[in-house]
Amino acid sequence: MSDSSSQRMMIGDFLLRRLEEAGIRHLFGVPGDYNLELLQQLDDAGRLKWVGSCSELNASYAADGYARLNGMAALAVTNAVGAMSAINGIAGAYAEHVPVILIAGSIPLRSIERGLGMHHTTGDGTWDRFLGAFAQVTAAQARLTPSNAVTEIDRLILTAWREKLPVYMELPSDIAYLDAEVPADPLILAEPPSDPERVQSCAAAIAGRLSDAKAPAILVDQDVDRYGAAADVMELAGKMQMPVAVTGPAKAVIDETFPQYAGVYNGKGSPPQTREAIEDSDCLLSIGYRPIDGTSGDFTASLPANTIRARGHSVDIGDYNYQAVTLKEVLRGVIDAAPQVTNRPARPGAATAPAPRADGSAKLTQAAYWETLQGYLRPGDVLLTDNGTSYAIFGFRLPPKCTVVASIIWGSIGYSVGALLGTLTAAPDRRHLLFIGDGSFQETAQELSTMLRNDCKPVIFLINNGGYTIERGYVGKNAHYNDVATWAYAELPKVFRPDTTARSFVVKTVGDLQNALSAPNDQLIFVESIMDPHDAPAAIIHSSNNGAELDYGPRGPQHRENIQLQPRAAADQPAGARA
Ligand SMILES: Cc1ncc(C[n+]2csc(CCOP(=O)(O)OP(=O)(O)O)c2C)c(N)n1
Ligand SMILES: [Mg+2]
Repeated sequence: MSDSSSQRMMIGDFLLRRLEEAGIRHLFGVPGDYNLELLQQLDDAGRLKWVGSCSELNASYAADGYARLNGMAALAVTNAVGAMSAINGIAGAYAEHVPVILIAGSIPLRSIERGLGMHHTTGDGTWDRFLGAFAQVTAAQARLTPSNAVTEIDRLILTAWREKLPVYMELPSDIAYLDAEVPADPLILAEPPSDPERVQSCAAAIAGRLSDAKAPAILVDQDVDRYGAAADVMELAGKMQMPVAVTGPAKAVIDETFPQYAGVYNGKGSPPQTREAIEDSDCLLSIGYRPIDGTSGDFTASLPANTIRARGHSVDIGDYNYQAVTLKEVLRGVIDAAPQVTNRPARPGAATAPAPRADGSAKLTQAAYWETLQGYLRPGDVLLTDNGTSYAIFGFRLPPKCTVVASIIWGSIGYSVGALLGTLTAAPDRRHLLFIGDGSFQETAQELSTMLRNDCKPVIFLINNGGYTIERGYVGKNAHYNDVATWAYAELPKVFRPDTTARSFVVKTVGDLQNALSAPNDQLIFVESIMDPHDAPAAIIHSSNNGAELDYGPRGPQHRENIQLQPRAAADQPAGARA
């Protein structure tokens, strides 16, 4: 029976239509016999653009990067072999609160009903292992059937969007071409409305506490970005003239040129004025804060007793817990109820160290590298980084409208190369800069070929220091296990696309680096910088040294003579960088 509000459509077409209605314009992934029928539907309908990757792991990272800029992403993989390759990236999206829809083209329902053993299974007549695996790292999972597909597709997409978490969808290969009766209306991405009384009392309580305080402040974590609330936070901070600090995962969520911006808070790893603004506040509004070693200065963070804890869908104020409230509605209510403050004395801004004058012919050091790259940044840049000494980008003073994409909580090396494909696809008109080490790059390097194939034009800054320098600060300062093979990195664009017009540079001095930076951004630029394996920003090596204590305890190997890279006393620190 069809009425005016429904229509007949094939299940695969309906899925693609819903993805498009959710704002997704590209589908990442790798084909396989269990998803080719969906890819053919995509091709026939011309709804989404297919972005094929070299591996499902890279596709999962690409989807994560895309979702961070676009709000949501999807990837399609094949049963089990594809899905289990992607699970690292999906778990990362879960940890980092990124809404990604994983569509696993799965064995036909016919094979399950008849007990037929199929390839890409464990061959033992079990069907639910992968649903079970993904139940651990997604907010919702479903195996679509002709009878549940229409409701399950909407439930999964809406759950991903509302919770800002990944979801897992099995599309059995024999149902994509079956007709279903589907809603004619488009999918509306909307939060369930707050309970009006709860949101009003909650906003009044927050506004009251903040206006009674002498030194109110705000601490922003990455959910402020995920829930699209950065502009509201800045409006509130501006109205009440109170400082706003961010955690590392929220770097650049608050414009760093905003007058109330107070820096990156990380416990004792923070600049002094940032730490003071947060820890000496007599009423802190903390939004989404999730302390881990890397965001709490190795557990030295200490938030004031009077801390209001707001999250995407709930708020804690003293003894009260507010449910049925959404972050944006709460912030809107606080902005309306808060008094306009005009006379709060400004806090001193972060001191900016004068840039050292670099000798152009001297061998390139990490200190000179980061100082020189600081000058390369432009408003609106998208900066990506991986684990390693490239964490130094957290010490950059960013121009307006920049975005930082990193994975501090999950921290899977190689993430940033796949994520770069995703950010380039989501925002092709912005300039994208990747800062990465050789060890991280070797994990996912082949995705560079997809960027070249798709005519993307990022700038890739790769540090070639022969291995895992950040790990040498834990243990194994000179150990072979911290070495990687020597690659001719700058030649890879040519290998991956023989007719490439990419500009490649091998940099050994500051002069070489400056020359590379003067290249126009009309092509992909690959800058391989050769640096000493024992050269690293002091703050990053400190962090590794602390990490070794936390990881191995007092009986660990890190106490042996000369087994751990330690910071040189020299002033080779980037501004405030912290791993
Ligand atoms: C998937 C995964 N494997 C291993 C690690 C452990 N790990 C963290 S950083 C790192 C080394 C990074 O080396 P590189 O990218 O060369 O950076 P560098 O410190 O040398 O600049 C390793 C192996 C990880 N985080 N993720
Ligand atoms: Mg390295």
